Amino acid sequence: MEEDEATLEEFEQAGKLGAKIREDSKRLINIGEGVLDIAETIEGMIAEEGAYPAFPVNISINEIAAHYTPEDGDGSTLGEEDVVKVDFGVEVNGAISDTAYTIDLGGKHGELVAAAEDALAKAIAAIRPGVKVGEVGAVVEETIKAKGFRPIANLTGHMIKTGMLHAGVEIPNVKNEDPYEFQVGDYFAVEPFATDGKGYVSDTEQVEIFSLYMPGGLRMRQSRQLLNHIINSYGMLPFAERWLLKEFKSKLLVKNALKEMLKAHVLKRYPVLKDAGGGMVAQAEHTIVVEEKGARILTQ
Ligand SMILES: [Co+2]
Repeated sequence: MEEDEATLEEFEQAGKLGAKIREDSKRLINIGEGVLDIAETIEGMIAEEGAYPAFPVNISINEIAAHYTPEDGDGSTLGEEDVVKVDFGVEVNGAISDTAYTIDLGGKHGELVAAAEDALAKAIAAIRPGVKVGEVGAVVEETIKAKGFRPIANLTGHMIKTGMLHAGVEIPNVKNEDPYEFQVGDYFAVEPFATDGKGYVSDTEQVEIFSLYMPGGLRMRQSRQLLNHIINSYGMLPFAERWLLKEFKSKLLVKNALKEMLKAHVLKRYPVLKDAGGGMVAQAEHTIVVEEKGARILTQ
């Protein structure tokens, strides 16, 4: 875990890298492209910059809203009609940026994508010191509804702190009564989600992403080995099962150790989330810092 707080300069650097990789990665999003290839290429782009992925690259397609990262050996490819959300994070000395975009490969969901992007722009414009997070949620909700879609009520933007991707405070996609007021120096990932479906997500059976919850007693030597690796390599940040497989080679070892760690509540799981009505989902995301005059986008 990080002892010292990352500096504004480090957050700016993480933001700049996130922006660059976001733009560079868009050329990978083509019909027929392998989803695992895309994720590994983006994670490689982050490493090439001397930074770390703050979480596994999420490539969530169509009704899948979040938390899908390809599994080891994943053979799936992008289809002609796919609505593809790419969401990734860059970590520099504990400073984290988080950014996402949506590409509509079939060209039929442009308005949905625009609704998420417009909600992002308006949400960022609404953020100032003293404004409540729930008021920004209201802006997101109104913007998306005005375009005839639904905001996803149980997904949120989130405060970022050094070494912590989700630092407690949330920016909802709908109006709520959360009294938290933005303060100068806060970092937030702002990420509206729009859908033509139900407007809330439910868990699927699939889980590819985990993070450390509470280190505790583990009986199996392999589990303790894996736990040490997780603490040393990822700290509290989310990681993918495929990353562990790369490190430990043995599928059985990783599966059994993960099983024990989940049972002992050492790990938190992030199930793949989909719109409950099977609607299409679009997302747009930037990381911002709150300044006297308002939010400044770090990922641009
Ligand atoms: Co994100």
